[in-house]
Parts: sequence; structure tokens; C-alpha cells
Amino acid sequence: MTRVLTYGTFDLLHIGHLNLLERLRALGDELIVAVSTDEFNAEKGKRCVVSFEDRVRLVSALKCVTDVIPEMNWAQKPHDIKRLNADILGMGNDWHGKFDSMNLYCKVVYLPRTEGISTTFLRQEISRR
Ligand code: C2G
Repeated sequence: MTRVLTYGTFDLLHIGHLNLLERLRALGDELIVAVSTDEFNAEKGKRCVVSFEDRVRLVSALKCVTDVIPEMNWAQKPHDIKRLNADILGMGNDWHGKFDSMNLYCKVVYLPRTEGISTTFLRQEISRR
């Protein structure tokens, strides 16, 4: 049984997020998604439109997602990988190379981002209308 793990904010959940999550799920049998808390997003310099609780519910409702955990800090990844017995850590390739150190614990893959869509783009489009 292959377990895949990924991390993200998933604010204003959009097709780029879904494309990535479905492709990560296809790499294994289970996909666990760590959703950034509002507090951790503040650390990342991100202010979300959608609350952590609602982002968790939306991601959890996706067929390709097996489980959701909170992402509270940058340092939890090794612990999560070991605790969850994750076989693969997968991210979009805007993170290419950033998590290579996790190769000590599991396979690390970076998948191409979906072009033309981002939370920032959506926020700009909504505020323009
Ligand atoms: N993504 C994508 N295509 C897009 C937009 C996002 O494939 N058009 C991917 C990103 O590469 C990331 C995931 O979707 O792997 C979640 O993106 P964000 O919600 O922006 O998350 P981010 O702020 O990158 O947080 O510890 C890692 C961080 O929590 C990642």
C-alpha cells in the first residue's frame, strides 16, 4: 500500500489544486494532505480568504483525498513522514528542490503546476469585477 503526502494552503480551492491532488493520488493508494493553519500561513506571509476549518472541509470532501492533517510549521514534515509511514512526498514544481532533504525519509516528487490559475490570480480577478 503506497501512501502519498502533500502540503499546502489550498485557499480558494481551484483546478490547479485539484489537478495536483488527483495526480498525487494516482501515484499511490492513499493521499494525505496537510493543510496550512491560519497561524502558519501568517508565518508564510499569506492571509487566507477561506478559514482553516473551511479549507480542511473542502479538501477533505475531494474523492482523491484519504485524510487531512494540519500543517503548523515548516519542521513537521520528517515527523509526519515517519508517523504516517508516507512513501512519497509530492509537491507542485514551484517547490522544485526545496524538499529534497526529505529524500532521507521517502521518495520526493515535484509535479508540473497547472498554468494560468492561482489563488493570487483569483483574488485579483474577483477584486477587479
Ligand atoms: N499548485 C499547482 N498548480 C497551481 C497552483 C498550485 O500545482 N496552479 C500546487 C502547488 O505547487 C502546491 C499545492 O498546489 O504543491 C498547494 O499550493 P498552495 O495552496 O499555494 O500551497 P503553498 O502556499 O505552496 O504551501 O510546506 C509547503 C507549503 O505549505 C506549500
